[in-house]
Amino acid sequence: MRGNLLDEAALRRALSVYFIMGSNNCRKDPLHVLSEAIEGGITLFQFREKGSGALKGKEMAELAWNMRQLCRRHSIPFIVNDDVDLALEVDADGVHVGQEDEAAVAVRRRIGSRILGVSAYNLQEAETAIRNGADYLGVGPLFATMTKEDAKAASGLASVSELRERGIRIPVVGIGGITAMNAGDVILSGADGVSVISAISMAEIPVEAASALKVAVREASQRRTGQTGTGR
Ligand code: 3NM
Repeated sequence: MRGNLLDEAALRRALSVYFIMGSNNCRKDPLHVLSEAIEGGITLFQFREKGSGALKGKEMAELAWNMRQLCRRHSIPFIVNDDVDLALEVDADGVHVGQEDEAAVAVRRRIGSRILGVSAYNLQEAETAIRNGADYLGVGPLFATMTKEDAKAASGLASVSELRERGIRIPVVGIGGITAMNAGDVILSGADGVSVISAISMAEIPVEAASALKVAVREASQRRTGQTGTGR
């Protein structure tokens, strides 16, 4: 076990409905959107203040702190995207880094036993991330996304199933263009969870969007357990 709060089974469960957001991803007050998402049943939150219009400095740190407190009150693990200093400052539960961010091995050294997530696009990136201490992988973009400015081409569901077929066993979440309509397929392809930005952050009613994702993930997980009998 490496995550400070969670053993691997608990981490898999915590990753199931994984909401990511920054202030520039929503039309309403981000704290309000987060609180609706929590009410709808998200299981983990990542603060990702990136891209055009993102807050900086004190304003960014203040929003992170308020979101961290909100998550703590509801026992929702709080992860910071690509900012180890901020993660340590707000006592986050973990850090998520992409391939272009601070190297995973250096992040692991700085965050100790907090949760470390790493984005991986292919088997080689996945294997390197695991060697460097990743607790879970974010694999995507599975579907077309408008949210990440420099997103790669959509890889489709095969990218998750191929990683599983090639022996990647650590927790995996799919990312990119995931909605309640395709979330079940992401789980059936071998992911432990779905990570989404716009499906919740831009929803008319975020509480309903989060809850629809939760239902889709739960139903697919039950189907998969029935199919394989592994209980995963
Ligand atoms: N990372 P939405 S795709 C933050 O492929 C992020 O690593 C990606 O936003 C990757 O759920 C992405 O709105 C954006 O499509 C996900």
